[in-house]
Amino acid sequence: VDKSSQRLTIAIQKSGRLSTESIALLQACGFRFSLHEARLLAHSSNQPVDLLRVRDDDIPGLVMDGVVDLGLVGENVLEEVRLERKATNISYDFTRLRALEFGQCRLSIAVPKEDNYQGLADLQGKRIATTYPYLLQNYLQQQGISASNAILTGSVEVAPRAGLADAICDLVSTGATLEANGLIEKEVIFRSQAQLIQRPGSLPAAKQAIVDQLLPRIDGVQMAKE
Ligand code: PRT
Ligand code: ZN
Repeated sequence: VDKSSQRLTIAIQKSGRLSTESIALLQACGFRFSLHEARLLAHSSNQPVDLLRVRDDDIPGLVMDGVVDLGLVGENVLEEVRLERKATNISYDFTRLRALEFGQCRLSIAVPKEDNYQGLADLQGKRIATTYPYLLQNYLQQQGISASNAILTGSVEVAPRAGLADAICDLVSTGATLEANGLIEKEVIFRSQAQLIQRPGSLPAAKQAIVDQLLPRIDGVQMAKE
């Protein structure tokens, strides 16, 4: 990415739960894109705007490091990366521009349904499988619980049955995945939806003008959906 470019660069998830709605929102705001499956970068044909299509986990860092101008990402990933960078002394500044009305989910602690769970104190000294170690430990610390993490990048819901952990901390939307794995949701630790974020520092005037045009359009699109 050429940082001196006057084209506004927006990072979105390449393929996953946020991709379709991210592109649909930008298109509804008037940006035209032709997306080629294999390409990392997609140029708008009617605006000086480029889309960078990456893993969602990379979006907060790209924004915080000023590599891209804007990003659309789940608040769960954003907050996890912010806590991780804070703990490891890496800059974690960004500006939140809008909460977007898609990608809703919650990060919850769940336990096997045969457990006689009475409350958080039952997790003291236990091992909890998660993909979100910073959000989990941040929450447990606030609640005065000390538990260890089993960090997995996928299939968190099978960890208790596999004997890898006593409980899990994972994203939930309908609850079907927990149900299918014999788990019950006990504590909601974080509620999330997609967010539009901007890199720290001021943007060159030409880019700022596009952002100034984009925000009221997003508000209009979101209002029309209500
Ligand atoms: O490849 P990449 O790293 O970009 O994608 P990913 O696999 O990490 O992410 P992806 O596409 O699964 O999710 C992207 C974002 O969508 C998440 O960071 C959340 O902000 C949001 N989101 C909303 C969800 C869910 N709902 C969701 N239900 N992300 C994941 N899930 C998973 C959850 O992990 C569990 O496995 O769906 C399962 C639970 O769903 P229910 O409906 O059975 O409860
Ligand atoms: Zn991811």
